[in-house]
Order: sequence, then structure tokens, then C-alpha cells
Amino acid sequence: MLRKTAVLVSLTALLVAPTMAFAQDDMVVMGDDIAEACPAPANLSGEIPVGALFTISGAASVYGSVQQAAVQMAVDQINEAGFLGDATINILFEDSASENEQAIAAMTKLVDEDAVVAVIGPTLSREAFSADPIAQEAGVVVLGVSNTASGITDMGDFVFRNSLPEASVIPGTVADTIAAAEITSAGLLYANDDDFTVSGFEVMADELANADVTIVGEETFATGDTDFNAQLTNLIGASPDAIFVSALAAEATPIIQQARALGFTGPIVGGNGFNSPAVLAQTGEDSNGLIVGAAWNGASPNELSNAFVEAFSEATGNPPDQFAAQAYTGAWLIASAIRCADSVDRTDIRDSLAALPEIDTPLGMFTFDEDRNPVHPSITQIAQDGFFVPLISEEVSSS
Ligand code: 1QQ
Repeated sequence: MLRKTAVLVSLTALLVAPTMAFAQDDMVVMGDDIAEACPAPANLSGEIPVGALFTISGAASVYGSVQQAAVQMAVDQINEAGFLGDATINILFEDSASENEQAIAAMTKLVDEDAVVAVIGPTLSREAFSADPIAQEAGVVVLGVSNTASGITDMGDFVFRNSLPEASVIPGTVADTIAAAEITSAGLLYANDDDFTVSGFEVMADELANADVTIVGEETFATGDTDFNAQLTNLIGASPDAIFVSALAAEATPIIQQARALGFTGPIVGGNGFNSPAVLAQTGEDSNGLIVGAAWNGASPNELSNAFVEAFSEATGNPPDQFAAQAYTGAWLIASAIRCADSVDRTDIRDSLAALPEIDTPLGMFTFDEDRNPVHPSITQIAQDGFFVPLISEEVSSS
């Protein structure tokens, strides 16, 4: 459990670093840059309702459950640190249950009944395409922390995301895979009924073509499928150096297992859906050599990331994943926008979020571009013995 320490400001801290006055006595947290950029708010008081809409149950719950834990931890830190002066965030969690209709109902409740000033989430891009127009229509900021499909922020000027889109991550994944594994051919497999998996596939196909990698075959499946032997047999029969897969975790796991069972020993390269440690835990040795592009890796040398890993591990008993790091950062970004706005007006918060300066975060130095998409470094990882490690200079087996 997170320690509920009182906010103690030591005399030394005041003398050495007056801008640290909000920080907890023994914890490194994310708000330093904003504490310097924006004075302590003078106009805020009471509880400020903020929504968090995640798929806490359902097929994609491996993502939403860690997002919930990470946002709760961030909100505890924000409130305990007095980051919003006399006010605290009242975080209201809703479960989209991996269903678009449920996401719409939950977003409507948060925006209309709970009168939240901003919403973090929803988890899946297809949920965002369903539910975000409700927030946009009501003039409420919605900050995606795991939406990676193309076109998310095109829904409107209240729609932001801090999750690097596949279009930003996959080019690096393709380039690093070519450099490390010297692939010249690839097969592609993707779910053709999900906004994120289709978008990821399109980016993979474009990037492979740009890099002159021969595409030996493209195969599709539907979300919820469990048997991929027919598609994998077709692809493996064409002898690709690597297989690129755009899938959510529930399908990623049997795809890896079945590809290995069919004798494919080359790199399997996954998109963002593979970034859950649940995929590695469920596939064991089969995921050795799996290559996945990410917005964050636990090996990052960044001090805020290290502090986040320590605090999250202590709070939950498990190390965080990329989705936790993005959700944690997202909650601090919303708090930062509220602090800098010194207002709970929904439009003031939107303008403040869009105008945040570049700040240090567990994801690295972070800023929004003019389209409200994130700008920060990405990383290519390879799975080794149940963990994602940076790919750079790691050995990759080829078929
Ligand atoms: C999306 C994704 C998923 C993997 C989120 C968990 O990237 O739906 O956009």
C-alpha cells in the first residue's frame, strides 16, 4: 500500500528548493516542473471530480486494471502533496468492460451526471471512437492514455492523448528489427474488426514496404478468435524472416503459442497490444525473441520513471507496465492542467492542457504537439525470459 505520509516540508527543502514545497518528504513525484512553471493555485477548493474510464473487466481487462491502479496512485500523490492547493481530485472510476456501448454509457454518466471536469481514458481506441464524441460535444477534456490508432485526436479539440500512436512507434520498431535481425521478408497477421489493430496493421505494412521488406502474405482474424493455425500455416509456408502481428493481448497470446508450435523460430513483432506482461507470463519461453515497440520500458534511466516503478511496485505488489506508466503520467497531466488554469472551468482546463510546457515525466521529456498528440521518445524492446528489455544490441534469432 502507498504510505499515507503527511505532507511535511522540511526547512532544508524550503531553503534549497522552494518550488518543491508541494512534494512529499520522502518521495520523488512528477509535479516539479509544473510547480515551477505555475504558482500554487489560489482559486481552487473542495473536491474536483475527474473521471477515469477503463476496461477494468472484459476481454481487455489486463490493460484497464493496471491503468486504474496507476491513476489511483497518482491521485493519492497529487492530493497528499497538496499539488492543487486547498483542493483535491475526486477520481471517479468507470468500467467500460471492453464494450463500446458500455464506454458510451459510462462517458455519458461521467460528463452529465458526475459533472467531471476531465476524463482519463477510455482504454481502447475503438471505445474512444465510440465515446469521445460525447466528451467533445459537452466540451470536456478527454485524455487517452492508451489509444494508439490513427485519427484519435481528429475527433475534436477537447480530445488529447499521451499514448504514442502506432504511427509514431512502429517505424522505429521496423527499423530496429531490420537492424537487429536482418530481415528481408515478413508476413502480416491482424484483427480486421478493431480500430487499433487495423490501424497498427496499416502502419506496419507501410513501413515494411518503405523499408523494402518483401511482404509474403497478409492474414486476418476476428477479435475473440482462438485458433490461428490456418492463417499461421499460410504465412509460415511462405517462409518469412519475421511475422508482424497487430492484435490485443487476448489474441496475442495464442498467436505466439501457435506460431511456435508450428515451428516458427524467427522474430514475432507485435504492436502495442503486446505490451502487457500478461502476454509474456502466459506464453513463457514461446515469447523469447518477441519484439515490441513501446512508449516506455522499466529499464529507463530516468529518475521519475525509477521512482514511479518503486512506488507502483510497493503500492500494488507488481512492477508497472507501459500502460501503468502512461496512466500515471496522464493523471499528473490533468492535475497539471488544473493547477496551471487555477480554474475548474472545462474550457480553461482544455486551454491549459494544450499550453503545458515541455515537462519531465516517467515517459521522458513530454509535450503535446499542435494536434494534441504526445511527443516523447519511444523504445524497441525484445522479450527475454519473461521480461521486456531494450532491443539495442540484443541477439535476435532468425528463422
Ligand atoms: C488501442 C491500443 C490498445 C492496445 C490499448 C490497450 O493501443 O486500442 O489503441
